[in-house]
Amino acid sequence: MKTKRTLFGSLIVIVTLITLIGCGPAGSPTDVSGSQESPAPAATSTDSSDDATAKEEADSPFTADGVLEIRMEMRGNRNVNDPVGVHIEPGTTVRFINASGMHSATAYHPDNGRDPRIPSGAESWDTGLMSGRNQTFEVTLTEEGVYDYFCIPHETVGHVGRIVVGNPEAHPALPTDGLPQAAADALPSVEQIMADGVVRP
Ligand SMILES: [Cu+2]
Repeated sequence: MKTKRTLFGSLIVIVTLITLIGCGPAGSPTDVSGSQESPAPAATSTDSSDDATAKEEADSPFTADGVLEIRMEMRGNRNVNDPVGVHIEPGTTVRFINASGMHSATAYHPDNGRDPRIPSGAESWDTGLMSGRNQTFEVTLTEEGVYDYFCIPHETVGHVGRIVVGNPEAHPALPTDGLPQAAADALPSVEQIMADGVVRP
């Protein structure tokens, strides 16, 4: 029924157009009727495998050129890193993005006034307090092992993250005894990170 009505509607449009064109200067009626009929079928012919690939890419925290993007944001009354846990290969660049609110990504390291929770040979980093929307900071992690980092204003409410570079045994996760309870609770286990690759908050 619907198709019939649409066809009938199109016919009226075409007839009207031909009539109008007939009264005006010489035009091209075939072009006009062609543009009336073509759009509808094209919209439904999307390949489902393209959809799956697009979804996978949208879900991945990695950019096309292999940069790991970690979004720091407020979700309701929580402050999260997304992903909160992730496994990467040595030499991967990590880009912290301040998506909403005011945060830092600060390595647990004596340079930042804390006991170290990153591999001994690794360079410390501190984004400093980032308040600009979509402000970014990049660090490239080369030493293998487990890296923990925290957000200066929100560590005590569990705004922390963990990155495993290469083989976690090279520098295993340390006991969380000295950390605020919420921070200790928020750090995903190395086992979960190695099993899932990406752990969402
Ligand atoms: Cu924060």
